[in-house]
This record gives sequence, structure tokens and C-alpha cells, in this order.
Amino acid sequence: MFNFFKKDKPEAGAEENKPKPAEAAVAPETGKSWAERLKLGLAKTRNQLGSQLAGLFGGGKIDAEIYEELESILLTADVGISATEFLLDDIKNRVKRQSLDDTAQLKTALKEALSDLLSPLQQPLDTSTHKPFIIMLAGVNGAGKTTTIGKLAKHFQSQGKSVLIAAGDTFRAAAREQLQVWGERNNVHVVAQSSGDPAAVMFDAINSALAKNIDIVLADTAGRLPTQLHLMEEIAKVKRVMDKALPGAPHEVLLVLDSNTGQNAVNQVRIFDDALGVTGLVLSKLDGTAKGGVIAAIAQARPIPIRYIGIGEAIDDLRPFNAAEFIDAMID
Ligand SMILES: Nc1nc2c(ncn2[C@@H]2O[C@H](COP(=O)(O)OP(=O)(O)OP(=O)(O)O)[C@@H](O)[C@H]2O)c(=O)[nH]1
Ligand SMILES: [Mg+2]
Repeated sequence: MFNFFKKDKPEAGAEENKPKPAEAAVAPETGKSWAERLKLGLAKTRNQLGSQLAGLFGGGKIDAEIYEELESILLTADVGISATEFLLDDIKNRVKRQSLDDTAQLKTALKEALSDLLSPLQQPLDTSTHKPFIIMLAGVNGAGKTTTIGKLAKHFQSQGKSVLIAAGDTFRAAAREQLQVWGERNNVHVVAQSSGDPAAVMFDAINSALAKNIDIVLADTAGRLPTQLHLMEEIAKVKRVMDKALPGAPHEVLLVLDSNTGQNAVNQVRIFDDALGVTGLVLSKLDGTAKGGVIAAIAQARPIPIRYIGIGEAIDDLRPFNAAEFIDAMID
């Protein structure tokens, strides 16, 4: 267990905005494949969606009532009103085009409709386009940014890439220390300052990466709510400073979303995207949520590539997003 993944006490002010952290426990080595673990992680979503859909798709005539029931099932799984309507229209078109008449055929129609919606978001992050490749992480308090940085550092190191971490969360002193402890253990250089100026940390980190010929910089930022306008302006400024240190940087702005947030995640995507130009999403904490359907709502509202999904607190609980695998885990 890495201490780095343990939540420290936030300073006053952040507390009221912070969702309760999930129970900190690293799953013992189960020997299960990623697809199996994803299924386990999405069990709550699947149990809810899957069992209701099984009842609905049990065979019989497709009629208006079936669509109404399907609508309420999707809404309960946090698919949201707009994406639910979109999916229903798509399914109705498929029913017409393919002359489907039995509800048992609707499951495939739903999976195809979801696939058309989610597959375009399956665009793995290509870090070979720049060196150093600068990745900035943003998100609300407690979304999973710092944990994702640890996971990504390991992910990239295992691909033989050199990594540097910028401790850009200067709001919580403990956040910096956590990153430093973790960095020492894993031989990852962490650039930190006690100045309290995130922009200065980023400037330093980028210059250090250039001097050391580093492949990837992972830049942490402090959590903030989209409603805290001065903090949204601050993070936009941090991004501009990165571009001054290295024109074109950051090359990726990752927004980390806590999957338990449900429909509010769509709002977060819109506001962070407007402020920062988000280029990729990370869905964290998919383990143990019944709100996995929110992925469809995001895809429909702001189709930004989903780069990674997180299904636990341990270091290898993060993978690139795969639409087919995700749909199977959610529905099958
Ligand atoms: N179950 C589960 N817990 C996670 C996951 N990712 C992060 N967490 C936990 O969520 C809590 C918050 O994670 P952090 O990485 O500190 O979140 P943060 O966005 O950096 O938080 P702030 O810096 O305070 O804004 C920690 O207890 C993590 O262990 C995940 O995929 N699954
Ligand atoms: Mg953090």
C-alpha cells in the first residue's frame, strides 16, 4: 500500500466540498483479468441495469410500453434525460430498419446504440507527439487527480518512459509531501516548491523536464469547484504559464471525474472544458458505483475522449478506456 494513495487531512475550507473518500483498501491480488475486474467494479451498475433489462428483454412484442420502461431504466442508471432520448430514438430506428419485432432483440439494439455513442470516445492518449509531453490534471476536490497521477506514472514507466511529476497542488502542503514520498520510492522526480504559486511550480517542472530529457510530465493541480470562479480563472492562468515555459504545453488537459457524482459530472465537463479546453477525461472510482450510465450522458453532452478509467485505489487499477469492454461490463 502506498501512503501516497491515503487521503490526508485537507486544510480548512476544502472540507465541506469534499465527497467522502472511498474506504481505503487495496484489493489483494486476485489473479483476475482486467475485464473481470471491470465487471466486478461495475457490478452495481450492472445489477441494476442488467436485472431490469433482463426482465424487459425477456421476449414478447415491442410496443410503446416497452420503450417507456426502457426509458425509466436508463434514467435510473444515470444516463440522463438527453442521452436517454438520444438512445431511444436510435433504438427505434434500428427496430424499424432491421424489422425487429421481439423484445429479446432489443438488447443487441441497445448495445449497438451505446457502442455508436461511446466508441468515438475510445481514443488512446498518444504521448509520442511531443517530448516532453506535458499532461495537466484538473478536477473537483477529491475527484482522484493525485491518485491518477501515481497510477499514470507507473503506467508510463512500465512502457519504458521517463516521468516527472509537478506538485502543482500548492493549496495543501500535505499533497506535495505525499507526492514526494511516493516519487522517492518509485524513482520519479517530483518538482515542488513551498512558494504556494502553482504557476511557478509548473514553470520549474517544465524546465527541469527539458534539462533532464524527460518523456512525460504529470502536473497535479488543487481541487476546485466549477462554481469557484476565481479558482477556475487561476487554473486557466496556470495553463497559460505552461504555454510560456514550453509553447504548445500542456499537450493534454485531463479532467478527472468521480463516477459517483452522477449527472453533475456532465456539468463539470462543460465548465472545465469552457475554462481550460479539456482534451481527455478520466473516469475514476467506477468500482462500486451504480452510476456508470453517466458515461453515456457525458458522451452525448460533450464528446471528449475518455482516456482512462479507474476501478480502485491500487496502482494498477487504471486502464485505457475500451468502449466494447465497458458496455459488456455494464450490461451483460
Ligand atoms: N475506490 C476508488 N477510490 C479511488 C479511486 N481513485 C481515487 N480514489 C480515492 O479517492 C480519494 C481521493 O483521491 P485523490 O487522488 O486524493 O483526489 P484528488 O482529486 O487529488 O483530491 P484533492 O487534491 O483533495 O482535490 C482517495 O481516498 C483515493 O484513494 C478509484 O478509482 N476507486
Ligand atoms: Mg490531489
